[in-house]
Amino acid sequence: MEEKGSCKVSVIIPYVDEKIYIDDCLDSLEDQTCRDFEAVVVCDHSGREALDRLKGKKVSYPLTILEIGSSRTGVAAARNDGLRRSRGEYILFLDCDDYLEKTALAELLQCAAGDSALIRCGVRETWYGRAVYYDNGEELDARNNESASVQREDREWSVLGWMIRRDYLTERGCTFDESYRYYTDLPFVAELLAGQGKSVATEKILYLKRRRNDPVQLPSLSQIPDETGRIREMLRAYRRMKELLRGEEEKQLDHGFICYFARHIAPWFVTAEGTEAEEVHGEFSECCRLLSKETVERASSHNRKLIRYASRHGAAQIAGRLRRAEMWRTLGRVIRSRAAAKKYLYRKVFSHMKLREDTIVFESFLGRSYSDSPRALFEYLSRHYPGRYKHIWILNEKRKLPFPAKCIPRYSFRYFYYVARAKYFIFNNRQSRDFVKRDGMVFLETWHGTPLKKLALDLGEVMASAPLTKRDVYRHACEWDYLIAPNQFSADIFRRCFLYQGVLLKTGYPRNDMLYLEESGRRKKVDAVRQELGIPEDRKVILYAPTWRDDEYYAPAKHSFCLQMDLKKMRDGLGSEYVLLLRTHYYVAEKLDLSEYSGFLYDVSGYPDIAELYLISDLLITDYSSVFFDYANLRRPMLFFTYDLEKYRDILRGFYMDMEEELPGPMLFTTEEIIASVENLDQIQAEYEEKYNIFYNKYCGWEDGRASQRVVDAVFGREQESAE
Ligand code: C2G
Repeated sequence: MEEKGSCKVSVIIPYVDEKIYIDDCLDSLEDQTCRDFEAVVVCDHSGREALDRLKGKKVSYPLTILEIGSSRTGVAAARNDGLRRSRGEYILFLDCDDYLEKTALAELLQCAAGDSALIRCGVRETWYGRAVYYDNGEELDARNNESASVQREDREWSVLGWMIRRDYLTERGCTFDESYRYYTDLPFVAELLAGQGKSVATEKILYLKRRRNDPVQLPSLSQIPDETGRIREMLRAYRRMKELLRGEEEKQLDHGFICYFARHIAPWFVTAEGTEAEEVHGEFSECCRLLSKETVERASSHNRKLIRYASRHGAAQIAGRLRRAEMWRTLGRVIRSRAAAKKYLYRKVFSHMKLREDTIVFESFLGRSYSDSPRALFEYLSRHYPGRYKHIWILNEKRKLPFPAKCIPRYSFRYFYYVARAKYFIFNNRQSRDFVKRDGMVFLETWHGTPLKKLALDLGEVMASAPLTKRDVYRHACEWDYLIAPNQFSADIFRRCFLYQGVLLKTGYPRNDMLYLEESGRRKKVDAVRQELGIPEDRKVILYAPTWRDDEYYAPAKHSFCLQMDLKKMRDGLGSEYVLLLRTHYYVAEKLDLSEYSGFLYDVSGYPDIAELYLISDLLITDYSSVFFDYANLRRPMLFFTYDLEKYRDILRGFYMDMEEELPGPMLFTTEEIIASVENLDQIQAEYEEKYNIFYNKYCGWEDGRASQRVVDAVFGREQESAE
């Protein structure tokens, strides 16, 4: 058996089966500049497959993989086993979803020179794994409002970012208390501090603590929905820590406790009931008796009043006081702000009025346009069931619609009135966060494209502006009654990526019905649109419709776009035969100055429905946008301008298909390649004919111009039946 102390540092890593994180964690050790360390991964009932995967991991440092005994579980047990089986002179605890900077061990050891027992470094929270973090993660983290780091009181007492001398631990007999599940670090750290060992610190960030973006499928301990369990543990930990700490540390503990009370315990009393509330209140009162008067005096005025009140009153009275305070706050907000007043009316008044059984609310792309499947369904219903339903369109622009409907802007007073009272909702993006789905309401989610880019819960990193988007999408998807799938490929993905349980309508896309218009109808439409846009009769049309980039944004759903196509070269090369329509994604807020190219370039980003642009174009250029699945219905040529393929595929999103294998057109990387391809379209079409056929059958096979009818029959037919 090897001697304790036969390597400098033991890195102890508890692990259940967080396979998407562990590689970053172990690779960050591989990259350490200090080589005198070992890693001990302690598996907590991880299962055979996870163990085999870990054992197969190739690393150049000593890596031990342990399993904890069958009757024990949890981080504390795993760390204790790691402590027993490791041999380093120093110990560092690393969570399996976190990682270290390359120089972390070397710098901590350098800091430790002399007789220091506790060595600490800076810890930074990030939403991202190593690849993104070292690309532009710091900037993204800084921009993310959700990581505008609420200082968590328990973080102060975390063991993460500490390196501890082993003999100090042994002398004090410090181990983790295995009866804790959430706050196992707190009493452990208090034990360490109580020993008065020499402590040194570097401010430098050497430990990266990863925040988890999927609380639905892979929650961290703090994301597990068990606030009661966490609060009770915190109350217990506080009492234990009070026994151990003195002086400055005790004051810090009391301060942290008061903040924790204001942020977690007080709001919990508002929702808690019965004996549980009384029990927790009893434990809380005990803690209050231990609080030093001096720290209470020094707390913020709000926290001081609150904790004084809470320590003298029962659970129900605390809840009552907090409810009254919230009511006054809401009233203040309602008086000061129109937006708050509308939401208040929505919740307290409109949502209690009777549902209007005959009213349908339509929304496309968050109220930005009259378009897409909601438009197709509206027109179908208006044509085939005139007068049967009252139609409300959520539209931010003023527009005359071809059939009777009330148009109301998003978030207006009338908007809140109708979304509270209409029975039916048809939308193609997610419903607004402010929606509360009432009993009896029916939500038809049409969605807005066959997914090429990874979606929702299938995403790895979330690079968009809302890092908890997986949680939000899941909450929304639970409310959908119907979801349309354009093909089997999408049906399979939608079930999984939204964890969708409702009715899946395997009907094809209503928005694509327009692409199957009979010849004369289509001709009429094409002439009208060309005329509206002012496109000369002798010019053919190229439609360039790229998608958005998750990491390029000013604010949520307000993205920037950097045009990589060289417009001058395009005009010089193709201008005598073609015009170019530029259609940016609806998330792109960037207003590009394109006046220099007028006559050749048409900015159609504000044109309502892209399907009409498909109809007038002879050729589509796109990148990773789902537009090509729809355009393929026309069987016209397509080119893919994928200048940032690697970044988009490997960092931003990831794809559901092998593009090289399946795309019905070439992937191009420069403007010169685009021009050459347009000049040789016949050859390209011949080259891609077979792939195009396979693609068409797989993704467009359900489309025949009658999807709207199938959807309306399924949703409104069924609703009528169940009402009878
Ligand atoms: N769209 C458009 N103009 C563009 C790009 C997209 O009008 N330049 C419209 C098309 O109707 C397209 C839809 O927006 O089908 C979705 O656009 P995507 O580029 O595919 O991106 P996204 O909004 O992220 O949706 O399952 C589909 C995915 O959710 C992708």
